[in-house]
Amino acid sequence: MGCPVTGTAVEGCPVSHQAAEFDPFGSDYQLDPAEALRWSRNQAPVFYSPKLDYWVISRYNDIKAVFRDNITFSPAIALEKITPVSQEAQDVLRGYDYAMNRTLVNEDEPQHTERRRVLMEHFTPENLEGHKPMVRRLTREALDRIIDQGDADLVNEMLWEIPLTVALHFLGVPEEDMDKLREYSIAHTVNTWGRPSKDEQIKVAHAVGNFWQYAGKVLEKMRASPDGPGWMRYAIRQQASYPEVVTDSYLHSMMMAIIVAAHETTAHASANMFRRLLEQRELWEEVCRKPRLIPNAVEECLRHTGSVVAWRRITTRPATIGDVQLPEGARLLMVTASGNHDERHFENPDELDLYRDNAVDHLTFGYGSHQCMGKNIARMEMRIFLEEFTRRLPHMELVPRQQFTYLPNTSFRGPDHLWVHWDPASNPERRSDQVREPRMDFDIGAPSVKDLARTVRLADKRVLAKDIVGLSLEDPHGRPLPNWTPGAHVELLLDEMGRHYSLCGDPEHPERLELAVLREPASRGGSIYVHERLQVGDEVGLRGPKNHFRLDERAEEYVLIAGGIGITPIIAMADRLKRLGKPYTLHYAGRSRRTMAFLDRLAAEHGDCLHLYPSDEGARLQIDAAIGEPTEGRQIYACGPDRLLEALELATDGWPAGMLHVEHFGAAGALLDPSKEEAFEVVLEDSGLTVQVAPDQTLLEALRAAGIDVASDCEEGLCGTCEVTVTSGEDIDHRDRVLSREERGEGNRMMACCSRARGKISLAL
Ligand code: FMN
Repeated sequence: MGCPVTGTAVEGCPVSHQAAEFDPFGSDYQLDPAEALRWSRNQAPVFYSPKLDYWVISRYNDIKAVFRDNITFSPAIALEKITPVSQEAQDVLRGYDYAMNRTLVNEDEPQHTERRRVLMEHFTPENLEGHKPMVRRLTREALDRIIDQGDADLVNEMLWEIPLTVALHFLGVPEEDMDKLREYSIAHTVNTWGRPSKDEQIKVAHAVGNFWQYAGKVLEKMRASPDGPGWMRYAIRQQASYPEVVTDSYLHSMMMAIIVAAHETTAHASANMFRRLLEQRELWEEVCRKPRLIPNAVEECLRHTGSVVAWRRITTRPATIGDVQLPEGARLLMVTASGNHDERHFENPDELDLYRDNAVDHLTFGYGSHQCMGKNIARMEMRIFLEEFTRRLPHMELVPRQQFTYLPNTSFRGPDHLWVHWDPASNPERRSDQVREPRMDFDIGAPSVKDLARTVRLADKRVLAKDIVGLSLEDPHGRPLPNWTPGAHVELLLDEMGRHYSLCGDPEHPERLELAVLREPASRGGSIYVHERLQVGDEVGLRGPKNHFRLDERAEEYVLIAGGIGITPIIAMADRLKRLGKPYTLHYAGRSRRTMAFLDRLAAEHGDCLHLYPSDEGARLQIDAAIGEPTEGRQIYACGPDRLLEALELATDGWPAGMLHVEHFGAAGALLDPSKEEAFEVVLEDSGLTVQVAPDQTLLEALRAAGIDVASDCEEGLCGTCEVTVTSGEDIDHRDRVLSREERGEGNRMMACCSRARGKISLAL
């Protein structure tokens, strides 16, 4: 196998030792794919693996960029056998007339979008709502069977059976032959993503061949009664109207592919979820106590330990990912599990955080036009499993010291068995029959971050400067609070008002979070509440931390600029740079020393690098002098009033992109005023939908109503989380504080939470 970069033998290839050693069938990857690629995320996010003859992609943004562009990065190889099939096995398959064709998952445009449009209807939230009672019933019945037993292998007892039954029901396939179907799907997985030996290949080929024939027979039966229920019959009916789009071979292949896609992934994801939550008992107990956390707990488990850990694409033309150039025909293994643990996108990525408010960004369902169509069925099942188990078996535990085994393959991951035990005498329903009744129902779709506040207690409150108080927050049970990085902020829920505050303490002491809050003269209520009503001992809700103002630690030197209360994220950055031994200067402007927080701490810790500009002393920050010339390796981080940040934007106009980073604390003009707004129309190109945005609706709300998951955070145009790509339409009314003037001028993106359009626009969604 030659090197794709130089065309020489692999020894002469610029492939690092680690890249050369990378083996997705090796124990490291099989044990923990995200951990096995940590080195790659840090050093070589796109590398060529000679053992696999694939390019491996490990960072979140790169994977998302590939998913986004399915023309350059074709899905054609998504189901290609990763281990070449022996001639003998191919002969066996031929004996079964095996002719698996392209399906939604691996077909190119324009067929893919045409078919998706024609077949999508059954996946709408209203339709899925109709499947809920069945999932509930199946879960209750499975629990009834085991509840007095005291132990169970959850995988064997229910986690395979229920998703398979649900999948069959959704498809309209009779619920017979379930064991056979399970065996067939495992064979399909091994066949596609595994490394079977020669003998295994033959066995697998027989099972796959049988599966193919079985799918064909069921399809024939359905054709005899096409008016019956289920998605397959719907597809058969659609065939009559769109014979070119929904072909015979297509239906046959879909039948087989969907049975696997719909149940194996959910079975594994559910097993991973129970394992992770039970391993960290405090998390399990938190979910038992607060069932409204369930949708996000499911999402976070899908992120942390998802069931689909890698997916494939092939380049249709030369392409660049990061700074790596790929030739046409390069095969890509995107390790989504690694992207899901990328600290550039997820704060404390290795921690399972039930309160993570961007868990929904995970890549386990893929992204873009090929995103998993069944994602909301999987979510629904997993939520109901968790709701039933945390209510009826809150005392369930993992059987200790069990060895988890996995089917060796690159892409699908979940334990073969999951043994749990409990004392049936302590089953809550033995004391009260009410426990058998569901406590909660969950809407279909992505979880809402609005349910995610953890409770913290105010441990200390003190005056830091005129009109500024310092707050120390701690967990009421003494547990550590989540880790954070400089630039991060949290959201406090103050009497139902959500307000963001930057973290300004020491990230190495996660038992306390430190904030500094300015009493705003024109307060909408939040800062007044902090100053006048919040007292030591009070408990408040807290969301986050989140970081949209992240310090790039690789720069050579830094200029930090703070105006007024904008010192809060900047001081945490200065502390970090000092610790790293990086050169920096800190410029801090304010009205007077009395109003400037942290002066003593700054003088003690950063004296040599500190420049103070109290304006009542006549000191003025000269921006040009502070930022100097655009030198390579220099980064500027600034936070403060709008006029300061605008002046900085102006002063750095024409500088190389990416040198200036700013954070705004306020979003003048971003909020919706229905009396002044106009409706507009949005075409969603990848989904084939057209959405109307009413005057009293944000674009984000309209997208969500159409079943499109778009992550969001501040919903005030400050954070950039809800950015969407604009493909056509000129008249965008930008109202965010994230995009620079140049970026607005490019006209190719907008923030869905606040920005609008004055005419029709198209989005890549
Ligand atoms: N205000 C502060 O007083 N201190 C902070 O550290 C702080 N950090 C913020 C971080 C972000 C990301 C954002 C968006 C805002 C921040 N704010 C901060 C502003 C507050 O969220 C809030 O707007 C301010 O307290 C005024 O609220 P009020 O009008 O309800 O009184």
